[in-house]
Amino acid sequence: MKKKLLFLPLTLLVLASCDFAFASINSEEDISSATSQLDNTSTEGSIIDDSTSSVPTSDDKERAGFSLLWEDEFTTASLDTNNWSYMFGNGADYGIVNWGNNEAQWYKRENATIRDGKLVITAAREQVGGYQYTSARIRTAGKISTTYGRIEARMSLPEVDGMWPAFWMLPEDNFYGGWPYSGEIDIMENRGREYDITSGALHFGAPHQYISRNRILRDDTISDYHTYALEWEETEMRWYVDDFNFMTITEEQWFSSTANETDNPYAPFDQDFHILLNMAVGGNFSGGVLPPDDFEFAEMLIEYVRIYQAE
Ligand SMILES: [Ca+2]
Repeated sequence: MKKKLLFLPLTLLVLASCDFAFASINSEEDISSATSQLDNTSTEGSIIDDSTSSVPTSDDKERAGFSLLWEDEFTTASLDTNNWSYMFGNGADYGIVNWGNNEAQWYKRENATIRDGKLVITAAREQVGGYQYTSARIRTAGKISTTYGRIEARMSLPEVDGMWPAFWMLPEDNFYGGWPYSGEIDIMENRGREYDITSGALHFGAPHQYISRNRILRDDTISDYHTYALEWEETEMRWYVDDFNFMTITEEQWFSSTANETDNPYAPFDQDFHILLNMAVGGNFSGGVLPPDDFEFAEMLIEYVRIYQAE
């Protein structure tokens, strides 16, 4: 199993394989339809429940079978630009007007702040650039990236119509071609009007396909802190909310089928991916639903982001 983390002065690199003992069949699987902003083929991932794991607290960094490779606890005075870069505007500067999803916000630096040891991404009613809302989108591209490992964040999401918070990953180099051929990994997405549902998804192709699944929160809602995680191996990816494994996708289910694939069964998810955090307003994912008339602002609170490497 290849593992690497680029651009980091780390001494923690451990190269080893890991073996998970997932035994029991999930007894409370969440049956819900696959959803996406794109009208393309989709299927649901299989479910395995690791019933032996426990819900981590924000102070508990120990993860069985993993060693911590990188983290941002958001304890700096402002966003640490050694880790993150801001993205700006309506996407036009990146060749994707309205970010490819009919999103209704203009991204600004000022909407990503640090407060009380948390990253705060604020979507607000504010007219900029011809848009009625502002928000923030940050990424670790060119700074922090990984192939494989456990990528997790502990977050509280706003219960507000029209919000689309996301914790996700895109490829560093588009080795297999532009989106979606080099893949996209959505660790957590939510519609702010659905207080008890988050989802994970995997995008790939050509032609474009995706697999997604919802996780229904049982005891509380999205505004409560939950730990959202991806465990990514060469042959399998597992999505978690508070250590509940609600979706598993194996390499037989994903593919690239582009020039550089050369019959590689692990393509496109055998390359470095970086992390993105953002909160869109409106957009296709939520059916274009916009915030209510009395909307002023909403906050996505991120306690930490961590990358672990399998031992
Ligand atoms: Ca923190």
